[in-house]
Amino acid sequence: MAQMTGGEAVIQALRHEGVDVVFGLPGVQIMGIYDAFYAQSDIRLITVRHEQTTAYMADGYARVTGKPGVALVVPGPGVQNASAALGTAYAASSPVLLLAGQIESFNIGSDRGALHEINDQIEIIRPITKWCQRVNDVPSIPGAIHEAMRQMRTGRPRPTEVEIAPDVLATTADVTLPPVIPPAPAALDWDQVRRAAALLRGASKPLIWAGGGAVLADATRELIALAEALGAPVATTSEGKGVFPEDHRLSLGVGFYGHGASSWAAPQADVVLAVGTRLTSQAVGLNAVRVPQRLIHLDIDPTVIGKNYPAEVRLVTDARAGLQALLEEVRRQDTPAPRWSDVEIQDMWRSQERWLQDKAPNQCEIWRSMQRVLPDDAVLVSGITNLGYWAHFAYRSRQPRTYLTSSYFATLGFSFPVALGAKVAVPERPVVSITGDGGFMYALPELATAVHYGIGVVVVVFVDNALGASKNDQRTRFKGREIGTTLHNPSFAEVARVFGAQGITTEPERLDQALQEALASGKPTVIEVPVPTWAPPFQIQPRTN
Ligand SMILES: Cc1ncc(C[n+]2csc(CCOP(=O)(O)OP(=O)(O)O)c2C)c(N)n1
Ligand SMILES: [Mg+2]
Repeated sequence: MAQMTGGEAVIQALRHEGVDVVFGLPGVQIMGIYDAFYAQSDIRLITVRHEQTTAYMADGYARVTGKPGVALVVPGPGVQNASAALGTAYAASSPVLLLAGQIESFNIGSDRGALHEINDQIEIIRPITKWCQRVNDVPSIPGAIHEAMRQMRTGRPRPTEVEIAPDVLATTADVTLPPVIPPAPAALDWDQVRRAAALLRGASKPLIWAGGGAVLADATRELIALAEALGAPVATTSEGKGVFPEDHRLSLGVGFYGHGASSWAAPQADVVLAVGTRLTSQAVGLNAVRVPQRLIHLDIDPTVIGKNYPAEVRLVTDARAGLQALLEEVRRQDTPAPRWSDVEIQDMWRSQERWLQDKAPNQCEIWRSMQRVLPDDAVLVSGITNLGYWAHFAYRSRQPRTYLTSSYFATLGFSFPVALGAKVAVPERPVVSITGDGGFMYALPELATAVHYGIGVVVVVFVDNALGASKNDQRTRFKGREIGTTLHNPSFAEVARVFGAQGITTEPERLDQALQEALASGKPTVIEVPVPTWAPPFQIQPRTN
């Protein structure tokens, strides 16, 4: 037990939970927390230029490390500015703790017009968090922060929020830190495991779909071992990209909106094992699970299982534990003969390459040139931009936690600030944000943050002077009636230099050299690449056979 202020209790509790960096933006109600950073050096404080960036950076940090990221904001507008980023983390099942201020305790719920007041603030946070709580006294602070962390370290990791009024932060009281208990191992229903293993062993064409849940569970080793034991090819969602090495002979790459090498394989499968995926709207068209295919659905979140497709076997457990158990059961009997030949899988890739070359030859060329420069451990944040979507297919990811998306939230503007957070987590590795001219502008002022803290992210901005996906939508669905989708831009390279960052303008043909130069410099760099407006894959009619 020790005497401390509420603000100090927050910092002590964060340190106790292993937090080493907080992304914040100050204001009167959270100065008690800001002040408590002053007297310590264990936790780094990074102040950004807009609250969206606090939660985006926390998300980027969380995705590459697997550790919860922490954002700190004022109530009202601070919370609301952070909310699209928190919603993105919710969609991507990313562990982000939002520490939010509140108005003074005596004002809460009174709608008097107190500074930064939102009547019932927690209710706008609840739909985008797994767990949230207001703390009303100092001794409860470490327990609330511990519970927020426990929620994110167990089950499906989604954002949490803790909000504290300024009078509580200023009060001194006796505080005890709770014991940190390692999470219990995931429970397993062995009957279901045996049923699943029998189905897989008896399958003539087993297929595995791996999603973001497999990444979150760090299940790569188990996934490879099971796929090899079964001779089953593995397709991933875009969130799962990289969890199965895409240069493995059993990889089918990403299936997205009915496209991908998976679209040749999926219709042939008789048993589908879905791991850590909702099998959501992206698993449509030829990628969809269809009768009479038999679905084994493995997910830590029981509400996901069977939601989009009826599951014959339900395995509610963490992806790694579930895959390990399946592997043990499958190995109990002779390894079945390979049901898909290497030639078959190679043919699907050849068909996919032909389709890609037909639909997106320029984007493929750009990705081939970037791939030549990027090492396997480079982190790529695939933004809501044409080259970002085509990367799902045209870029080969070989390691988990190296390919970050905004999942079904498809949040324009997330790429650059998420990349900043990822780079803070792994400063020794290349981190590249792929963004359009529309998306980059959302958080462009954070170039100042990158320069201030020496965060050497490389931003590749594809400039078509348009909200390209929307413009292409008008061209294809609205008979070319283009309105409100053309953009006026500054030179992004020049803007970067004005901020004190490095700015490079290059044609797509020389992008590999520019990227090499940027990575070698270690400096925050913006590479501006002029491109025409191209069609995104989800606006291209998927094949039907
Ligand atoms: C927050 C948010 N607002 C709007 C959209 C809708 N939207 C999707 S793509 C897009 C255009 C993006 O333009 P840009 O960043 O320049 O990329 P481009 O499509 O031109 O490659 C828009 C407006 C979105 N996905 N998210
Ligand atoms: Mg654009």
